Amino acid sequence: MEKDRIIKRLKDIRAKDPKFSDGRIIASVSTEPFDFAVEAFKIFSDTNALDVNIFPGVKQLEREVIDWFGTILKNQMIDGYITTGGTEGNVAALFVAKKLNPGRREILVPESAHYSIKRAADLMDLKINWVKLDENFRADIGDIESKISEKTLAVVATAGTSSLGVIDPVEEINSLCDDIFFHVDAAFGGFVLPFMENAPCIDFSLENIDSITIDPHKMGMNLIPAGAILFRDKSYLKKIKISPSYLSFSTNTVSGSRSGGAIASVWATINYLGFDGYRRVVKECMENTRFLCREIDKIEGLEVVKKPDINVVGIRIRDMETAYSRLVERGWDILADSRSGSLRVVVMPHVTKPVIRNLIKDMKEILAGD
Ligand code: 0PR
Repeated sequence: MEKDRIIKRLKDIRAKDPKFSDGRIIASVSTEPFDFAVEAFKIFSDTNALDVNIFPGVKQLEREVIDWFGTILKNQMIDGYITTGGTEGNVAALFVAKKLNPGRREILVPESAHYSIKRAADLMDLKINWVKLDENFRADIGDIESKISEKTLAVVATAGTSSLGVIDPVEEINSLCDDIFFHVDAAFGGFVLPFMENAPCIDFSLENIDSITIDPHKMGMNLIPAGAILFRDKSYLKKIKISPSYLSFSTNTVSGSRSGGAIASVWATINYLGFDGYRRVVKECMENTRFLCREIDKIEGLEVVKKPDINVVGIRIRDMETAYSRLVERGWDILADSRSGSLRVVVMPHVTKPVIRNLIKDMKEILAGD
C-alpha cells in the first residue's frame, strides 16, 4: 500500500471513534495528551529504555522523572521505573514483596481494589484475603487489623478507587504495617492528592509505605503507555534483577523492551506543568466535580453515591439500566458499576462545565421519559 493511502486509511478508522474533545467521554481516566508530549515521544520513538548501553540518555530522563516523583511524594531516596501502566505497577510491587518475603503467600486486598491486583495474585499464586468495605466504601480498618497474621505478605490500599474514587485509610493502614509490605495503588489519585489542599497523606512520609503506583497516563495527563512504580528502598528492585548471559546489562523491570518515547513524553509533561500546573489542573477538576454534584442534588431521581474524595463521581439514577442504555444511545461514554449501583463520571480536564451541563440536560430528559 502507498504511504498516503496507509495514513488516510488510519485516519478514516480513527475518525470513527470519539475524541476527548467531543465532550462525550466522561468515564475514562485518560485525557488528550499535549502536542509537544507527542512530539517528545517521536524524538525518542527509536529508543529502548531496556538497553542502557545504547541509550544512556533515556536512563537519565527516567532518573529525572523518578527524582521528580521523589519530590512530590516526599522521599528523595526512592527508586522505580516507568511502566506500561497501573497494571504493571501493581504486578511489579507484589512481585518485589514476594521476593522480599518468599515464605508468605497471603495478601490483604480491599474489595474495591483494581482488578490488576487479582491478576497479580493469580500470576504469582498468592492468596487474596478480601477486606470488606465500610459504609463509606473505604477499606475497613478493623477488618484489616483482624486479618493481619504471620501469613500476611502484603497489604494493598487504593488512593482513588476505580469505581468511586475513594481514598482508603492509608494513614491508619500505615500504622498497622510495621513488618508488612504496604503497597498503595495511587494509579489515579497519585496525580491528584499531592496537588490538593487538605488532602489525605498517601506519600512516602508515611514510613511503612513500601511502594506506590502512580500513573502519568491518567491524571498526569500524559499519553499512553506511561505508568510508574516507585519503591521506598533502592534495594527492592534489585530483588527482581535478571542478568542474562548474552547481555552486557541487567534489568530490574517486569517488562522487557520499554519505550524511551513514553519516558520522554512523561519528562516533557511534568516539566511543562510542574507542581503549579498540576495544582491548577486539579483545582479546576475539583471545581467541576463540585459543580456536577450541585447539579445532581437539584434533580429528583439523581443522587451522588457519596461526597467525592477526588474527581470521580458515582451517580445513582432512577431505573439505572434503562437510563444507562439511553445515555449510551445519546452517545455518552459512561460506565455503570453493579456493586455500588451507580454510573461513574471521571471529571478529567476535558470534562468541562459545558460537558457537565449537556450531561445533566440529557439525564433530566431521560428521567422525564423523553
Ligand atoms: N489501579 C487503579 C486504581 C486503576 O483505576 C487502574 C486503571 C489501574 C490500576 C490499572 O491501570 P492501567 O489500565 O493503566 O493498567 N483503571 C481504569 C479504570 O478502571 C482503566 C480504564 C481506562 C477503564 C480507560 C476505562 C477507560 O476508558 O477506570
